[in-house]
Amino acid sequence: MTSLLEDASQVLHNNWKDSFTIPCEGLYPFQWNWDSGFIAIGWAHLDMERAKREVLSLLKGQWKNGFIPHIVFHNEAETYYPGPEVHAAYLSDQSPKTKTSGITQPPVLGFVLEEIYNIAKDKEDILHFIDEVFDAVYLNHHYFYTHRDPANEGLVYICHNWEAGTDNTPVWDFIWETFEVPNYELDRKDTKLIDASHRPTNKEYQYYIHLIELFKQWKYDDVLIAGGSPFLIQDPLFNSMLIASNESIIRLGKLLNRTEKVGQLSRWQTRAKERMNTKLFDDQLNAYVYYDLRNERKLSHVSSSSFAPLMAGIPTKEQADRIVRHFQGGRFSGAKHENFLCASFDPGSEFFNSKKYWRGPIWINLNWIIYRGLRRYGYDEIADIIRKDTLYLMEKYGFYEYFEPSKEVNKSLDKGYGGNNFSWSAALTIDLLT
Ligand code: 2M8
Repeated sequence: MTSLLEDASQVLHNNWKDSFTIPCEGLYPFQWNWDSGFIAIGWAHLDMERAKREVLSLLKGQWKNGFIPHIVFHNEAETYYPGPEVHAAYLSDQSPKTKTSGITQPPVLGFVLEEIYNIAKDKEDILHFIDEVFDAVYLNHHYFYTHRDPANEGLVYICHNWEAGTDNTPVWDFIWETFEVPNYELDRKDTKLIDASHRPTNKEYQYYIHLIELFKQWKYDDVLIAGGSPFLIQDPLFNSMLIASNESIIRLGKLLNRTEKVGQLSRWQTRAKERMNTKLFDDQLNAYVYYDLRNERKLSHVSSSSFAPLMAGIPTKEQADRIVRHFQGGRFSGAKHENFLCASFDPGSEFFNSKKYWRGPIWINLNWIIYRGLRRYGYDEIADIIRKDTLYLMEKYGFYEYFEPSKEVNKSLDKGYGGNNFSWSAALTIDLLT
């Protein structure tokens, strides 16, 4: 093992809590939905039994209607806000005994299962495991297409910025300016644990909490949320993850002879891919953008989420060629390739902030998603740059949560941003190295 691989493996071992892996000691002390998916890929390389446990633990939080929450509170911890009592998922008649939140995250589980299948040496054993969890994942996709697509158009909505995973991307600024919020008493812990200037502001947290308070009043009823939530977005990353997961469980379903379910998934899939291209591709920006269902308008901003459709095989070759220009002397690479790839928000925008969380820094899960997408379309050279940049940042700083995109600024830094010993940074490094 190289030492980077050993160090990455150590991070996962240290963050393992008996049956699941926390994203980061202190800062994120519970099981998170999409983190857990990326982490399971890392475990699959090291210890297949742990990869399976990770997935099973996440599914313990699944609701009766198929919904999978963004946090599962298996354990108690005092270092995170908002905890289970703020989310109060028990208000819904769909929630399980296990404590969970009542909002979700990008649905990566379907493609994670296929990744694990591809990594596994004992195919029979892993297929047996996938058989066990297949219906739960199918039910989750069924939930999305029957509860999160009120106009029945093939794209699903998210109702909270935490559902996007890209918590404070500048795109949400344009939603916050559409409504007022009361002044909630916040009990933030994150800003005491790491540099507060790298985290969202208190004003932003007022909006985050306000949405949760609304959903609680509505007992997390999807019809009431779709009818009243001021945040109702078709997000390119979220929909791409669902489409990539559909594709994977269609392939796995065929191996398992789940003919009827494969048929239904394929129908959702065809419509979803078409709609991504007719509704979310922006011809001027050469990228996928966001649609604000509540205010019926496109939010035309380019973030790293705008490139995620590559991984799900959504763009035509012509659209993909246009997307790639952002990395070849475009605003993400910089004209002279002065940026590491890939910033989380358009570096040429006035809203870009290279240090502040999802407003600019590089995130390893998005790099991995974009790397996979570029490989899928045969852009091997640019994919290699993303892979090299990712491994360079890990080697130089360690497994931080996010990183500075500017090569010049990086020269004077000795660490990354956010939490350290961050699980998905380690897990996906393992995958890129093996
Ligand atoms: C961040 O989000 C959580 C809320 O879910 C937070 O800031 O408290 C995001 O980066 C999210 O994408 C990630 O899953 C989570 C745990 O790593 O942290």
